[in-house]
Amino acid sequence: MPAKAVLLGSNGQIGRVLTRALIDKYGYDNVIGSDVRDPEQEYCRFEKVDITDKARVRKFIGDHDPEVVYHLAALLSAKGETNPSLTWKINLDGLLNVLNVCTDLDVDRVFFPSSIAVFGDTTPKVNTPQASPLLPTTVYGMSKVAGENWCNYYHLKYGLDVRSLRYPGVIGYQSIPEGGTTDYAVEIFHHALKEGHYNCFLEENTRLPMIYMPDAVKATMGLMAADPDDIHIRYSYNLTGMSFTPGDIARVITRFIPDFTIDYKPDFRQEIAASWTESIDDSQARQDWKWDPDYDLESMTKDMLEKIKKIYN
Ligand code: AKB
Repeated sequence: MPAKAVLLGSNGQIGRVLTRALIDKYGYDNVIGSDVRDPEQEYCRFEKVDITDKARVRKFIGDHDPEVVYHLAALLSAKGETNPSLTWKINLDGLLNVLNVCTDLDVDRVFFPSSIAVFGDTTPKVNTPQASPLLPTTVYGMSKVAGENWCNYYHLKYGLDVRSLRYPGVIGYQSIPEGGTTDYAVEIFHHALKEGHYNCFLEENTRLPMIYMPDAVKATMGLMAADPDDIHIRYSYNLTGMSFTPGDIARVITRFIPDFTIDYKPDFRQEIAASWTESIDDSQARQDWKWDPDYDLESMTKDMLEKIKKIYN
């Protein structure tokens, strides 16, 4: 189905890769990126948009009249803790601007990224169920819980076809994450290849759910292409690709780079990671729109090392 899609926050870790995947699917002219900063490289039609400026958001979406809006702009967990009120403004006011404008302009489908950061100390840590108690300890997590509820509300009250995923840590070679707690799982590859050593800011045994970027993009596009009747969760779907600790990933990297060494120097991000869950039950996504990841820890590590090696060469 040819469609026109716009992205808000297209310069972020997921945005850069999703934009290219959407261009492959819908064609260059039918995908327009936007962000508060200009992109480092020009690879798509692009406009500067500040998500907190509602009039600008309305003009951007109104001018392009897209079928689908991907709203990805947000501050992540670690950066969020350095400025809670700005995080709330960007993450929550930004989302409300998008939901509001998309309802007014009759946009067909809207995507909102939630996160495992919605989970907290009251959530079951292993195989976390879809319907779980949510009491996060970060402002980022709070903004995602509130955001999920607003999405559900807009669907119930105004019939907006808004869909969402609770992303685990996303690992990719195409872009560098910024300000997250799961960022170590990307940094480790770059340091392993450049220096043969990594100082990890989490403890060796901190287990977190993760997903490889090709799977994250596949899930996002799969969810957005699904028949509306198959979408039974309007707050946000649990999603996972794998689950590992810094120690696990270091051991797998050592199989490919035998001299690789790692030290553990936990900082404030350790507390954030410890408040999240270890593994996720995403059976509802598998059932509703046939979610099925392709990568596990071993195949992701092999592919990441091959791809990053090529970038450095
Ligand atoms: C973060 O670490 O803040 C993000 C996330 C899990 O949402 N990657």
